[in-house]
Amino acid sequence: MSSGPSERMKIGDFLLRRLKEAGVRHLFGVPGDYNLELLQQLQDMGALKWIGTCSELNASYAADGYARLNDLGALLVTNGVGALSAINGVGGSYSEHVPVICIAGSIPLRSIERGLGMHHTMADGNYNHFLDAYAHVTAAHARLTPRNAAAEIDRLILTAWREKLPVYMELPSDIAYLEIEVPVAPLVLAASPGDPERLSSCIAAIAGRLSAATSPAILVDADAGRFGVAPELMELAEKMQTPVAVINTAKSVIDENFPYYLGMYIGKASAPHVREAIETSDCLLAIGYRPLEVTTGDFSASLPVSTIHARGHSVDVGDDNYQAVTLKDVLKGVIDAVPQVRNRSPRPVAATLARTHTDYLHVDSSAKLTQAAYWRAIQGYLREGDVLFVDNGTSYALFGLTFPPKCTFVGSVNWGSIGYSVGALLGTLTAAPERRHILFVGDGSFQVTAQELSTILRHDHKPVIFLINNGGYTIERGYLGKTEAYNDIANWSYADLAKVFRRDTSARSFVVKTVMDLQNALSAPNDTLIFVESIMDRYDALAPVMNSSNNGADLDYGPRGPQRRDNQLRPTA
Ligand SMILES: Cc1ncc(C[n+]2csc(CCOP(=O)(O)OP(=O)(O)O)c2C)c(N)n1
Ligand SMILES: [Mg+2]
Repeated sequence: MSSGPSERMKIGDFLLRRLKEAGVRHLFGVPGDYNLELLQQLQDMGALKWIGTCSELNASYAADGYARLNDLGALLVTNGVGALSAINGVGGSYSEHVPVICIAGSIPLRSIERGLGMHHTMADGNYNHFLDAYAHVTAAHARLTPRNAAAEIDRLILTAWREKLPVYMELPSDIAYLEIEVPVAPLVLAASPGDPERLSSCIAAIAGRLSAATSPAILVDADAGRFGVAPELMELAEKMQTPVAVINTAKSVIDENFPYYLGMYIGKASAPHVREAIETSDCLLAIGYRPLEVTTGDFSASLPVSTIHARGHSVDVGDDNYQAVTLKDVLKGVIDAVPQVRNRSPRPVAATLARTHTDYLHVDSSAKLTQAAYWRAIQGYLREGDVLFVDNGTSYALFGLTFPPKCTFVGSVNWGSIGYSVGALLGTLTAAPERRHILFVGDGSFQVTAQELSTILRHDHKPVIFLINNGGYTIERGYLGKTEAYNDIANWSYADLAKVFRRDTSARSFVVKTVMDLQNALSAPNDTLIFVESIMDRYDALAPVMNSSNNGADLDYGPRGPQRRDNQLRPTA
């Protein structure tokens, strides 16, 4: 705890004050008897705005989405039932490196000390189950007490922000109104000071190798966005005339219109010029690279052995491992240390895949809508500054589109929990209501978290939601069960939901069956929520999506798996 001047404050008030000082302006969650006292403090203090959600799962997704645009997000749940409902989303934040503070109003200390059985527990006398569970999906966790609260609140908030990972705190319901001694000074979000010698050695090692290289390149994973170093990476690329590729988790972290932007690297599924630039580079600088089957074209990615691996707080260059450094400081130092390159022969750049928004007019506009025509039309709909969401499913086709400048991509490629995007959309809308937010979601994913559309409508948000109604889990049909009923789902009247969730809604809803219908929906003004339900064939999916499912099945089930029978949806030519 700080040694400066202190004052007396209620624990709950102090927690809320610290959240606000850390830039958290909204709290998502569901009330419960163990957290109502903190909610009352929130109400009385007015420092944060409460955004009640339909479920704690959705609150965890919303806090994640909020943190993507706001650097930090938070949710409030009740003991056990709320905490476990939220743990999938918090696990996703851990997997995706998103700083989220999960606060659980928990069993009173009185009951814990006296061993009194309470509801929302396992009724086995053990009060640590949920703390223990959260230990696996957070960077830090604690149960607050009057003795540790001042220190632990700061430690947990700072840890989330520094590590870009979630944290979990239990606030026993009988201590929020107790006064403790707390620092007067505001919480400052800053990296812990590093080791100056390690930093300068690390910069010299990287700069030396980059300067000597003839074909340097940069490969970017999601952490480049999380740690906010895209501007430095672009400055470095410009100074060294070096191409930059991203993996799918980092879609749009590097502006896709940046002259040195190369494209997406996904092993054998990459464009040849991207693959060549990355795999044959004599000095590849990789940022936060975390290979998974879904980010590497089923492990066909192959980085040069000499690749420099820079992460949020450490760097590997050859045999040397540098600790006590931060990514931003390292990159800033490298930019200063490398020479300005003016004459590197430009790499071949692929012909742009971007199509104009009138392209789709050349197809028969009264024909049944196909995925191919759909995504061509969507390409023309995107505009500068959009926040673009994708959930699991055939909507992964979004990865193949070129984003205009200043767009933000929000997805959960590593964790991949269906329904994430609907909850997260509430979060990003809350964080940046002035931007246009567009969601691409399948009917199956949407059904998991659909109720949160009501919260989006309740707060008058104006996103555009593109839902593909293809009668079920098409992406799964590419793994197994092309025609099986387990991949079918109920056929909701999706376009009517806005009315169900808000009687007086002004939302514009469309049911789209042809290119002409889609064209009509795309011309609607963005002055209210737009919901576009597109009816498409259950066996229609773009080839890259189907190839990925087919290969995934081989990986998942092995050579003797059931995918060998002819029951897999395959790409059409
Ligand atoms: C929480 C969770 N449960 C199950 C899955 C498995 N899963 C992955 S994609 C998918 C189907 C998605 O279907 P839909 O959203 O309709 O997309 P489509 O491919 O049909 O466009 C399922 C069930 C998952 N990823 N997450
Ligand atoms: Mg579907």
